[in-house]
Amino acid sequence: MEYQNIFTRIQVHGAPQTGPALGKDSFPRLGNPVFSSLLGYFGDAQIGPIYLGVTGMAALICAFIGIEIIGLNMWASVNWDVVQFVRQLPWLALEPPLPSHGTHILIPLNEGGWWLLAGFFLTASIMLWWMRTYQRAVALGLGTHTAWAFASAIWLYLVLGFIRPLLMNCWCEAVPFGIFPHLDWTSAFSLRYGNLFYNPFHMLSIAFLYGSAVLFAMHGGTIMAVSRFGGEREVEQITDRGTAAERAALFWRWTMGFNATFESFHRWGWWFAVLVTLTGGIGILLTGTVVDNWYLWGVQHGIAPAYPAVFPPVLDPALTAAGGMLK
Ligand code: 07D
Ligand code: 07D
Repeated sequence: MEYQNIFTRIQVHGAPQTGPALGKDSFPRLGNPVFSSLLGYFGDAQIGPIYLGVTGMAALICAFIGIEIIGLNMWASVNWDVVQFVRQLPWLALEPPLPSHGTHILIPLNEGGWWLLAGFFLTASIMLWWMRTYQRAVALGLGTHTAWAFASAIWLYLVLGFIRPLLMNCWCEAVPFGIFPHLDWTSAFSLRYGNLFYNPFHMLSIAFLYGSAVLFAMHGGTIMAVSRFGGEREVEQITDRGTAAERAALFWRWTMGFNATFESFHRWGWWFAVLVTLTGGIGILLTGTVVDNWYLWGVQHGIAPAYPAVFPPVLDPALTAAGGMLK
């Protein structure tokens, strides 16, 4: 056995790994494994065999239908002009239903019906892929930590496109499909609800996002720094004495005054990543349902300055006739 990483010039590999035996009724593994030296620089050199299983296949089919609906609607919006479709792709959109349709589902296709259909298939695809992450983990005798972290991302996705629009009684509150259009939505959402920066759950989500970046950098940096002592072989590192793990711990005790353990560090990483979308989802759920204007909420709770009295009093735009029309 030889230690491998991105700087190693020679890649050594043994017989392809096919994984544990499958049950007799299970979906077959497809294809024979091949090795790619290029991939070997970035990760494991082996590609295949591919195992999709029932949930994997169903997820891909649903994703294909969803993306097909989005793509064809975008293409139709440029009069089926291929050049314009390619040129304008980042700006094209499939928008959610018109406000007049509320949360009805039997609505004309070109007034939001296509958006509902695409959303249904993409959501089905994501849920099926979640099931796959759960089932594959169980099949390997692993914990289901990855599936639950993915569930946190799905929570934010469902709040944005399903749960909050239902609570607001309108699909029109949901995010459009489209690259720049979904950014416009994000910006408009913040403006409409009085600046999302004053939403404490947006603050928490950002703190965990930034924290995730810091933890990831610390972790990646530490493991690469101790890889010359075999630091990436984590189980031996945790159980043996005088190892790379101990040097890594000492490094952090010296530079930061505190050190995580090899085990606890991964809990930090998992929780920070999970809390980005968990707190984010709570923040979006409260917006428009419980709090209409985060700036005025901030003023009320002493975290944002009120306008100086030289200006006329500020009315919550959501409570004015114009604000009502925006709904
Ligand atoms: C690197 C893993 C790979 C994943 C990738 C994304 C698609 C979409 C769809 C053509 C880190 C694959 C993309 C399948 C193609 C069509 C119709 C993950 C990695 C490479 N966003 N967002 C992007 C999604 C929301 C926001 C990029 C999805 C919210 C901002 C990409 C969702 C809000 C910015 C994208 C979603 C929001 C982006 C890069 C779902 C608030 C950017 C993503 C399902 C959270 C950035 C042009 C990336 C950009 C960007 C996808 C939701 C804000 C297109 C699938 C509604 C401010 N988003 N996003 O690398 O460059 O993620 O946009 O909820 O600046 Mg977004
Ligand atoms: C979207 C979870 C769903 C994704 C899933 C994945 C596929 C395809 C394909 C692998 C990302 C599905 C995957 C379909 C896979 C392949 C090939 C996670 C998603 C299920 N903000 N903001 C956040 C900052 C402002 C706004 C979070 C910073 C402005 C809105 C995050 C700034 C305005 C929302 C964050 C900033 C505004 C957010 C997202 C700075 C705009 C949200 C976390 C420095 C003018 C979302 C509570 C995340 C949220 C959100 C960061 C500014 C609007 C921490 C750093 C003030 C509307 N913002 N933001 O993980 O949760 O997203 O808010 O200015 O909805 Mg913000």
